[in-house]
Amino acid sequence: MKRVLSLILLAAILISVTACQKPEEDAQTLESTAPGTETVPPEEETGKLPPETDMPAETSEAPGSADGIDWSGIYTEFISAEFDELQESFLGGIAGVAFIDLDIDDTPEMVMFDLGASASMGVQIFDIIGGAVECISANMSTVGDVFGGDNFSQVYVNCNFFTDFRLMESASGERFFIVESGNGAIDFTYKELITFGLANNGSVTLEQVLYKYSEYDEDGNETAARYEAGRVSCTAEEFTSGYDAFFADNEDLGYEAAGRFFLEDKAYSQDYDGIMAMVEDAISAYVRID
Ligand SMILES: [Ca+2]
Repeated sequence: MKRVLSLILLAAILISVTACQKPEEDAQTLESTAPGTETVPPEEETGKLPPETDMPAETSEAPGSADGIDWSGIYTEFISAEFDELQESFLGGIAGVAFIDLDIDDTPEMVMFDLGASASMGVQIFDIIGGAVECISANMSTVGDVFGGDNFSQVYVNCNFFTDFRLMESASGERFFIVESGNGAIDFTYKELITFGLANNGSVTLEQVLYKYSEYDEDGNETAARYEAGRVSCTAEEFTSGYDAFFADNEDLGYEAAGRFFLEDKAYSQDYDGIMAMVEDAISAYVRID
């Protein structure tokens, strides 16, 4: 009798597992037919890895198709395929998305703000390396752990707006992006000047130029501070003169990076459809650097 019951139980479990799988398959079909992803089936469906280099442009309308890499298709497919893991690793949610060509190689990086509650917002930066999307820098270690690879940087960004990423030009005519990163709480603040560059393998790089860390007592008085220039300890005077010299030597070109925040333009939901709509709008908002 016990054995019969066990068999019935096993059959019931199998039926419920099969029943559970069905909606998931349907959901996957839905995801794989999301805008911009229809011609690249998810890896698990075909068992084949996507082509590693020179992915052909899929449609003539997609932004980025003109320069050879269908970056909008690659990022959209990545978010679609990895949506559950992205949502899980971002914990509180994805607050905003922008596409900014931080290393000026004509393929924008994907910049994602998290919903963490602090003085400024955490930034996650993704790049396309060898045709695949990889996390390069992450304020949230959960995102770096899941999506970071060989090119993952220990430098991470906290800021508030996409326009905090500034396109600069040096006296010798070299153009590069910077961000003034920082965060704080009641008892500390930090401020960091970061420059972006391009590695030989095409990955965006982050370099800490200047750094200041301050501690405060209950009355808000600074009780301790330490300074670094190029990761080497320096004095407050050297920090200030280095900061002034940087902005005297390099000119802000006035480029305004554009993206979408989930509550700014319209209330994008934090589910699949909402995030995909925010990403699509951020792709449309991308401003190519001349
Ligand atoms: Ca780039």
